Amino acid sequence: MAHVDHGKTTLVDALLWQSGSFRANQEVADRVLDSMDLEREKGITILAKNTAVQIGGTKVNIIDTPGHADFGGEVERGLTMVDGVLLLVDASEGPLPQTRFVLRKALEARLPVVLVVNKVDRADARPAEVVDEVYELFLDLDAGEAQIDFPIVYANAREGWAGFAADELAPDLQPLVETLLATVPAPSYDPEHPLQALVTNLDASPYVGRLALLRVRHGTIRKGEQVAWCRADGTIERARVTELYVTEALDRVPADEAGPGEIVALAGLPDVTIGETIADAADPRPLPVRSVDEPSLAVTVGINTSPLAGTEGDKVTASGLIGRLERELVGNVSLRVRPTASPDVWEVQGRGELQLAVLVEIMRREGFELTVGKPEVLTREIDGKKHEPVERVAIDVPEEYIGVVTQLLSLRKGRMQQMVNHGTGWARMEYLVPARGLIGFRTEFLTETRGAGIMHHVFEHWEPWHGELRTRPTGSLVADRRGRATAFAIAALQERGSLFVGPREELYEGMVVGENARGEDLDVNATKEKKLTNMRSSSSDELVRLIPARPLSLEQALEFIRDDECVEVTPKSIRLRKVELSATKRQTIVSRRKRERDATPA
Ligand SMILES: Nc1nc2c(ncn2[C@@H]2O[C@H](COP(=O)(O)OP(=O)(O)OP(=O)(O)O)[C@@H](O)[C@H]2O)c(=O)[nH]1
Ligand SMILES: [Mg+2]
Repeated sequence: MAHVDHGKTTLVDALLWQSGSFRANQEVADRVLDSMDLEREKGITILAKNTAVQIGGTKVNIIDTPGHADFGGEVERGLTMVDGVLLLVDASEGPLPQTRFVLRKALEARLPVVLVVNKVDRADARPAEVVDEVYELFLDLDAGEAQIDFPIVYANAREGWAGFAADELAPDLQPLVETLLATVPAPSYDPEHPLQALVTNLDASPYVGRLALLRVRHGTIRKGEQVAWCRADGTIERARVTELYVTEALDRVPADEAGPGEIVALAGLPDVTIGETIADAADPRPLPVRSVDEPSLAVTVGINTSPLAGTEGDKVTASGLIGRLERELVGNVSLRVRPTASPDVWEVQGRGELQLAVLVEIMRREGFELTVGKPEVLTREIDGKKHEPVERVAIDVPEEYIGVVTQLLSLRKGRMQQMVNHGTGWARMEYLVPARGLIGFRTEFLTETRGAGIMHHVFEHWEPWHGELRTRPTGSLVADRRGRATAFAIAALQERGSLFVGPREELYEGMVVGENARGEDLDVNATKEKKLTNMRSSSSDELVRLIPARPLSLEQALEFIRDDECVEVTPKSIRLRKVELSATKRQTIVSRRKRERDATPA
């Protein structure tokens, strides 16, 4: 476990190679466990995955978890399957918000920790300081004395080297492996206890259907045997284990039986869900269902209602949409789906913008057309008072940007917790900021720091509602009619702001075609043709300098939109639009709001 990009999946590669899981000449991709298309494209882990290596006579099951905060639910679930954790920390970046989040969870679960200071080969590595920062983090999280007494290993995961001093690495991972075997105990179990295994994940196989992934706590599970299936609703059914697999490196291999500590996949339970227990048929004892952190962010997801609906995707119905969302819920414990007042729209709740954007991205690749609303934070009543989620934010910027970042975050009600200057020209600042204030912040932050700043955030706790917050300071340029954008019109509009669309793109009334440099929205005609004259077009016409359009990615679009806007997502396009497309109706809404405001006595 670690913060994003600190090298977990790379370390697993090295462990797989060094344990002889591959043939010497075998072609194996880097970060082989990151097997999903989106994982490879984004270069991050999204789903936790398990693998296993044989070290001497010991089988070690390994779970590689994602480091991005939005996928924290995967980490929490992974923790229910392990007997110890490797905490990876980048030797230059040090502990970051997600390091804190995952360590807190591991300490709560009372799991032994081995600290791996990774990437010691970096030119800017500062391993001694980073170790001190980790000690501080343990103290800060109220770790017990025994917990603070963790072993430390230094590593270069990319080369597959490890050692007990940062400048003395062995040419293999032996020092790490030794420490791991000495620190993490073998699975403990009661030999008298009947079979008990918790379903922690799901998968599907084209041959045998749904697979339940589970860790065996006590007893032995056998292929072909009758078991008790303790369901989430409290009922107990009988089922037969039709197939049983254990993991070896990247493969699932059939097994006849598996004992305590094993992580197995089994078939035979058609609609099993996460959190259910597989137990002894004669003496079923369900395990308690562990809860994971609640979602803190929501978006609405509905069918595509734009004038271009149905032209680019083949999955456009409400029943198809809800069916797909429900299927997602089965395997993803940190998501929730709720109905809304509209029968074609649902609210999807999750941990963060990236998690929700990844779901939408996967659906669009499957052929769905969707309308996605502005991300909103979820609030909660605590002691009769409205509370909102607050995030811990770590920001790294070149010193000259300290001022502007401080300003930006104070507008968003951020409170500085700490500022450290490593003396390298860069500063690290830590803030607590209402999650609401972070929606749309990344774009502004990157613009203001000329792309140099780095920021990470993770849920910290709930705080009483902080009152009104400033959002995006600019308005939108909104198309006032259907048609294709023309170079002529765009050349004129680019003086007003920056455009998301280029010539020949199809537009409709109410579609957001660009960002207005001024605060209010502006209806524009982006389809205007140059008036034809008798003269042949002079060459100067063709030389109009068009600034290339700035199409927004899905995540950027979700960050950008305001309350009265939403995003149209199809397999081919991402379009920003007004919720209310008709310019006349939008005008009426604006004037009614204004009248109401004027009518309220100050
Ligand atoms: N210099 C250096 N780079 C490393 C080392 N280990 C990993 N990297 C690089 O760091 C980047 C991130 O590595 P990953 O293994 O994907 O990191 P991760 O922790 O699995 O990331 P997430 O799963 O997305 O949280 C890759 O470009 C690796 O090549 C190392 O020891 N030294
Ligand atoms: Mg990874």
